[in-house]
Amino acid sequence: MSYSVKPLSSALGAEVEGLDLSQPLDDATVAQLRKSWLEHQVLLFRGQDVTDDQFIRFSACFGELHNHQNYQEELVHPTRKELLVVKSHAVNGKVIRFGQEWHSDMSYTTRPAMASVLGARRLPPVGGDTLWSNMYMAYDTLAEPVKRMVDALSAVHDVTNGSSHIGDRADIRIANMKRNPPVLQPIVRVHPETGRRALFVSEWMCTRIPGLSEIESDSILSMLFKHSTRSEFVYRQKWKLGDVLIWDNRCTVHMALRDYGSEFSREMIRTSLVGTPSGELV
Ligand SMILES: O=C(O)CCC(=O)C(=O)O
Repeated sequence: MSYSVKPLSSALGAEVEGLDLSQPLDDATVAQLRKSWLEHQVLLFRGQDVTDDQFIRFSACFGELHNHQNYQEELVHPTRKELLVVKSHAVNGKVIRFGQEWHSDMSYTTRPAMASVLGARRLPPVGGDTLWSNMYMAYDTLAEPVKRMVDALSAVHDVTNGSSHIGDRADIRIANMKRNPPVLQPIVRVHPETGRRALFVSEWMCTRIPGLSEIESDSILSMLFKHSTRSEFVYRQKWKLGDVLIWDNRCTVHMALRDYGSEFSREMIRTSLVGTPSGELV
């Protein structure tokens, strides 16, 4: 199967043209796509008219699919547990737009997601873009003494952290914590396939660096959050209906912009691919 790959930004991301994802892909094409994906971290396929089953089949070309047992029930597809339906939902009277702060999927578990695939099903007339940041670049551009310092540190990842959880009712917070107790992750992760070092921190998930004073921990984390999402490391995806996009959670963080009115709905479907073990329960 022949196709072309065109970079989408100088930091990361590429568009693949010439493949129809409603059709099965042969092994040689999957192997070639994986190489392109490892190189560009994010691959976009525009104009795809795929059913849920075809979306799942395409996702499975990249690895084992997660069944989202640790996710809030409202987000999981009623009959296909491999699918999340990502849309605004009300929790405790508050409208939540899923993924509205920087994160890497499931970094708050000891099996962080290797990859995720997102498909655009309903979009607001304007806004609703998603940003991805290149965490290899973020690591590589740190000064050598800072690299040595963060190489030796770990941070606590807690899914109940972050602005979307401010004001959560205690029972909701406790249930969320029970499903996903906080996990200690290395701040720098070696990518199991490319061998490259990438920062593995995010504003949504990271709460503290154990063993450091509060001021040391807060200062280092906020420096890393700010540095790792500098505009020159970022690709901004302006969604069109029919877009399908796969990203590598081991070397990127992402964030969905909540820049559209609450009168508009936005609906995406997502699969998550199981990653290798990382981190330990706190
Ligand atoms: O809706 C989006 O654009 C991204 C959602 C998200 O952050 C996620 O699926 O992890």
